[in-house]
Amino acid sequence: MNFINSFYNRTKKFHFSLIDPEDQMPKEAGRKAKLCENYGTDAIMVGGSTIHKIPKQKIYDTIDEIKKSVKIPTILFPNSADSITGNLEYIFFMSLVNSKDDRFITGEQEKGKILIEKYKIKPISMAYLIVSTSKEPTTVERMVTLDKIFENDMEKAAEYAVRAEKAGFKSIYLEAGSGAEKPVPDEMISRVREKIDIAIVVGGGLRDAKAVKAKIAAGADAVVNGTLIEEDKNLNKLRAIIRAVKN
Ligand code: 1GP
Repeated sequence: MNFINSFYNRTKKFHFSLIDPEDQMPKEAGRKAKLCENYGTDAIMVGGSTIHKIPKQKIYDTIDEIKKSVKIPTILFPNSADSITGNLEYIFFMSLVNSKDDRFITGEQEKGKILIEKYKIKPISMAYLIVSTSKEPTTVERMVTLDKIFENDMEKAAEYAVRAEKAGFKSIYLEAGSGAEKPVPDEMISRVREKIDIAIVVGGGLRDAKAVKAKIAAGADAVVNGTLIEEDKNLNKLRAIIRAVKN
């Protein structure tokens, strides 16, 4: 089964490694991606909330280096249509469903669709839901106006998830934001899991194997690590996390 169908059909638990092209030179991004692949991650996500601030050539070169270094899929995790490059194979084609700004619900998708067709990029359908768990707003929270979902708003999160599934999205990403003080709570993941059958991705503020095991037990199908890959040179923590996802 190909990657997208295996993800949509929830055939196994996935680990995704997020690399921000802003944080290192392309060759170093390729080296890190290879290490993540060796440790068993299932895909490399490329993106960041401020990716639009760096030259497009650097995004292109980073994707090129990663694709040369690994066999697993490289997926753009876009913050807007501006980060789409011609050398991509996959993109999380996302709609920020609790945005108050149409630009992030349908506007960027409208622009992105043209480029996806032009470059024959494979879209992965995804509803993106930002959960506000931190006292200090995360970067993504500072950049968009949200219909806020706080960490104890279990029912509100579940309602958004049900609407997303009914609207035809094939996955949902419960996002606490990069470097969040706390990840999305286990109880919220369980509540969402009870209500929907589509794949659930959880990311933001996941720092150790214990927390990740709890997210998987609560019903997550995939977890994302970003900050840890930036901070931990040898990626020992990441290795333990990936083991926890797979066992
Ligand atoms: C951010 O969910 C991802 O979009 C990853 O978050 O950087 O906290 O791992 P971290």
